Amino acid sequence: MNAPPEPDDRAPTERQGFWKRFSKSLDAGRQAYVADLKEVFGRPALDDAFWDDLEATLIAADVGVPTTERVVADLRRQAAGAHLRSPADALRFLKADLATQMGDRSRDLNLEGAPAVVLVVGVNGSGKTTTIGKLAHLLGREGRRPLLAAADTYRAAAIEQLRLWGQRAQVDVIAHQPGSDPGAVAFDAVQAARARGMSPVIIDTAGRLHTRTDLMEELRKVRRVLQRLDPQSPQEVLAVLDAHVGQNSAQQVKVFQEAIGLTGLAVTKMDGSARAGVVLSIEAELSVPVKLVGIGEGLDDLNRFDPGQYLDALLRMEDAT
Ligand SMILES: Nc1nc2c(ncn2[C@@H]2O[C@H](COP(=O)(O)OP(=O)(O)OP(=O)(O)O)[C@@H](O)[C@H]2O)c(=O)[nH]1
Ligand SMILES: [Mg+2]
Repeated sequence: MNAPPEPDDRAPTERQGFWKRFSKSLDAGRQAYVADLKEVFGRPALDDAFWDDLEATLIAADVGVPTTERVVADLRRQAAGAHLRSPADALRFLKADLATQMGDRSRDLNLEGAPAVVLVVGVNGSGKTTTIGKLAHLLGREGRRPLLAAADTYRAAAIEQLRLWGQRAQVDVIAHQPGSDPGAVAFDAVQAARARGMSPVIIDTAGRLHTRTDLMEELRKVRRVLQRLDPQSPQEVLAVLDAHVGQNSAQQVKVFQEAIGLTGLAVTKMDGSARAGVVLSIEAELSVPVKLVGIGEGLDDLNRFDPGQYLDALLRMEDAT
């Protein structure tokens, strides 16, 4: 089970396939607003109704009020200066504007370490365990040798769920008995990875409401254990967010950010979410970049976040077929 998988030279094509599926899967949840956006940009004139409807549509997609107001004001200035003549021009300008907003963040996963450690946190049911399984598969295909750590020790079922993902992704899982100390699991996993030359260690943690300070302290304890083994660790602390939660997730992220510090976000369940714009609103509000995006429960349903592809899908600039 530990043999390094062959690096996958089909990755770029597969990745293209991912974004096509991404674009298609957004349709399920956002039909109402897609029709609006297509219809709005398809109109002949930049009149008052166009501006009002564009604003309402972006807000409905959870792009967020501040970002929507800013981009619509930018667009109106361009139109007043005669740089934009039609809704089609406005669409192109809007994409460029949003791409600039998203462009100045590093979204690479930091996997430098022997082993690197990726600590995965979030509220209950956001998709942590599923994301870890898919991430292990993604990294395995790139020729890395991930090791999973079952530090959600609250429920036996949580450990079994991670084991199942380990089997699917063909990676090993380090686990203790239910009820054991999450820090001890993390410690053992790092030691095992060192001994076996594996990296990264991806640590699953129990879902916790961001309002539970005692549980936040438990996460800090796991982090302290990791830092004792390697001061650079954890190289990544990823918060997993369910896209359906929409803008409220910004509040969750803030609390995790303050409690243990985050290096990135994974936004899951973008398939069927009406709130595809949530990536824009979260990033506008917080300093944490979205690094991963999930569109389903299958092994291949996770990818690194790509702002250009995301904006094309969001704004329907390319046919998804
Ligand atoms: N459609 C869809 N479902 C997802 C996605 N990611 C996770 N799920 C589903 O969401 C549910 C919760 O996922 P988990 O991975 O168990 O979430 P978790 O954060 O580990 O949950 P706890 O450990 O209980 O806090 C499961 O039914 C997953 O199959 C996704 O990208 N798309
Ligand atoms: Mg879980």
